[in-house]
This record gives sequence, structure tokens and C-alpha cells, in this order.
Amino acid sequence: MAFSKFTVFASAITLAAVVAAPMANAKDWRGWNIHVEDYPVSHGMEAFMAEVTEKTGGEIKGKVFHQGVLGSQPDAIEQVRLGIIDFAEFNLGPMGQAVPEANVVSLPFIFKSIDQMHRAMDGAPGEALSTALADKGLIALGYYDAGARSFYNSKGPINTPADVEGMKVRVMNNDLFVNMIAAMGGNATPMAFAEVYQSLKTNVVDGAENNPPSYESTAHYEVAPFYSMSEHLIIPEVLVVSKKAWEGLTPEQQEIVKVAGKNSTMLQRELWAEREAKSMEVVKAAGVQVNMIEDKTPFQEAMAPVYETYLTNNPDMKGIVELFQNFE
Ligand code: BDP
Repeated sequence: MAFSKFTVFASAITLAAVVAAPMANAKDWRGWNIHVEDYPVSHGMEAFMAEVTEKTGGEIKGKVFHQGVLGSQPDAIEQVRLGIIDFAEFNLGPMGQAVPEANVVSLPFIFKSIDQMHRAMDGAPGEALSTALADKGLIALGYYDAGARSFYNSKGPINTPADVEGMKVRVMNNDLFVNMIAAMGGNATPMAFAEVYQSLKTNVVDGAENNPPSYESTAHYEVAPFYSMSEHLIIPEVLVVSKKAWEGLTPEQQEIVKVAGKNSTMLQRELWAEREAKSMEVVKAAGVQVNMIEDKTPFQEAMAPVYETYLTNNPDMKGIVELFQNFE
């Protein structure tokens, strides 16, 4: 059979239709991440997206934008809520403004240990938070680990709350953290993560607080070489998909996304534990003076006014605070 021009043209159209058809509803997601590419959160998010793409046969593709190039966390939370950004991994610390229930994990010493935090976040307390997040347009897929946050600064080791007196300390964007520093007589400055290195270097602030991997990956240790193991905050993080993206999925796709979220959470927690140990080695090798604080009771006691003010101003949060506090 000889091909006429028309046949060739028609076949080309048919072929194009066949190739394009399964992808007609293809999704191309954008993911927000604040961390550098080589970081447990980043690897978790990449693994999530890769699994989703593979299991949906390419119907859902996506790209993770690392290092906060899509904006600061408070802005990104709004963008995910509006469905402009499709997925993200957020620390729950600056989440309280959008989702008041999230503040419960920003209360100092609310968790008894990392292990208890994992169990709580995988159990009823985590479910309560997921419901609150969903009400605000954020579908929680899993709670990532961010370890415990400790103080670091450029002046000297912190052993007691009195050592924080008069110190200028950068905190994440949340009044709870401002009150936390004030309770020890320090001056807190809420500031975006990306600005902390320069502010430490130029002595705009004397110190900050974070977990070992963030202290190390940002090179904050180079300009604030005293790391004091206060472990005053254990704030989990959450992998979320925007409600808008979620509702655009078929039930089968939702199941794939859910399972990939769970798998990436397990992977991230493993990578986290490894990275924490490695980061401590890196900073010690670089000459950072790390001091343990064996008795944390004075710090816990100093935090009483933070709880008092919070519960007086937010009596409706008493139930969720108790749910977390009483979880064994
Ligand atoms: C890191 C969190 C990140 C926060 C950052 C901060 O993983 O989400 O933005 O702390 O202190 O540990 O701002």
C-alpha cells in the first residue's frame, strides 16, 4: 500500500494522540524544601516524588526545589494552602500562625524523648494534628524527624538558664520561642533561616538554636562555635500535599501518594539518625566546643511561664496539650 501524504499526516496525528493520551491529565508538581540537597529531608522528599512517579507510571511527576528558592517557610505555608505549591516539608515550629494546634509541639520539653515523639506522631496525637492541618488545606503524609534543638552561640558554653541572660538569640517565627528566650532573660529575634549565618557572623545575634544537622549543614558552627546540649525543643516536621493537589487525584493515585509518604518518612528517620551522628563528628573535628547538660531540670523549670502564658491566652488548646503530655 502506498502512503499518500494524507495517510502519513493522519498516522502522525494518531501516533501523537496515542503517545499523549495517557499523559493528558499528567500532573507536574512543585515541592518546597528549605534545606540543601544533601540533607535527610531532601533525600526523603526526592524518594517520595520518585516513588509517586514510578507507581503512577509517570502520571504524577514533580520537582523538589531545595534551599528555600520558592520562598521562606511562612510564605510557602500560604502557597501550599492556596495550592500554588503542591507539596512541601515544613517544620511545625513556624506553623502555629496558620494552624494553631501545631503550637503544641513548639512548647519546650513537651516530648520526653525522640522515641516518644515518634510514637506520639504515629499515634493519636499525630492524628489530631493531621486533622487540624487538613482543615487548613494541608494533607499530612508523614512526620519527619528533626531531632532535638540545642543552643549555640559565639560567646561561650551555656550550662544553666542564667547563661542565656542578656544574650541575643535568633529564633524561628513564633511568639512561643520569643517567650522561651525571655523566660531565661535573653532577647529573642525571630528571623528567616537563610539570614542566620550572616547575622551570627556580624554579631547581629550572639546565638541561635537548632539540631546538629542544621547547625552543621548551614555552617553556623563556623561563626558560633559553642554548642550546648540543652535539647529544649523537639519539633517534628511534616510532609504535606496541598488539598487542591490531593483532591485532583483519583483514589488509586491518593493511595500511591499516601504509601510513598509513609515510606519516605521511614527512610528520612533512618537517614536522620545517621546524619545527626555525622554532623556531631564534623563540628567537633572543626573545633566546636560541645558541652552536655546532664541536669535539664533548671531549663524545664524556667519554661513554666511559657506554658502558663500560652494556656491562659489559648484555653481552647488545653485538650491537645494534655493529649501530647499524657501520651506514654
Ligand atoms: C531546621 C528545620 C527547618 C527550619 C530551621 C530553622 O528543619 O525547617 O526552617 O530549622 O531554624 O532544623 O529555621
